Amino acid sequence: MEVESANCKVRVSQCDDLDMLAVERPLKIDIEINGLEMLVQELHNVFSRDHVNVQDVQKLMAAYKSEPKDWKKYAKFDRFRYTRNLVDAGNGAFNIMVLCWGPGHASAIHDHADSHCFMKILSGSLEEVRYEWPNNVEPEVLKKLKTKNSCCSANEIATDDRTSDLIYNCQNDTCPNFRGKSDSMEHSEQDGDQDYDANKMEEIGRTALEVNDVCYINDALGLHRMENPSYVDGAVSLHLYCPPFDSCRMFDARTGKPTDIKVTFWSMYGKKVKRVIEANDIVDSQE
Ligand code: 2CO
Ligand code: FE2
Repeated sequence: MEVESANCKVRVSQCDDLDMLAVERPLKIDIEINGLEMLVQELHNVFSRDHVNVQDVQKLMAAYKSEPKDWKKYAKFDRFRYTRNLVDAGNGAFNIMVLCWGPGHASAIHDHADSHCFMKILSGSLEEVRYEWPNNVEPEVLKKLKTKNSCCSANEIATDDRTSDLIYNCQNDTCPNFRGKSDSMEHSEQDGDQDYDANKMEEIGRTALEVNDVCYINDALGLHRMENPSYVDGAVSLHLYCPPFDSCRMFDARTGKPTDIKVTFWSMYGKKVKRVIEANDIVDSQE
């Protein structure tokens, strides 16, 4: 199984062949989607099955060509931060939302709560910056990799160059995935209570995304931060998460320290939500 045939109806860590989740291939689009409503309808059809390929969802998202008339009722901007606007709750299997990024707005570095994240640019452009997981913060998917074999399943991963970005630094010095003793492990052995490794987070990739581009991330592929690089124009993007999640972790770029945060909606089905908690979004306040 490869990433395109990974079942995105289950959490990333529950996929059968975790070591293949880092493979990305170009897509051939052979479907026609006329309008956002049709896209949502097709997604409902696809997600009514038990097994949903990552690649099928990417294809559907790519086949829809952005038309502002389809999504403008969801495109509600805020002056200070990017907004998350729910379009459809996907019968509980997925949710799809429009995110609105004012000039210069950015998210903090964050994970995706063991879910699959698909993203398409509807207007403007966004830059995605990917990061390695901090040494001693483990996503579910890497915990799973560690327990899969007696050591860390590194034998399979280390022999496959395509997956090198997600490789776990196994602390067993006889394992092919041993990449040196991690500071965090040394600290935790010595100090006992050090719960994160205070190191600047390591950038592993940068992608400029333009209108109609689609991208995909899961926790096995790393963490990311999104930014609208324009000083003048807003940007709008369409995001699909499966399974849906209402909290995730954001990370301090300077130390890698994780913080649990709730993710909230600015509007639902085109109607503004009354906000209770204001200080809780994945907004970048670090730069
Ligand atoms: N994951 C972020 C959010 O849902 C947006 S960045 O693109 O995945 O708020
Ligand atoms: Fe994200």
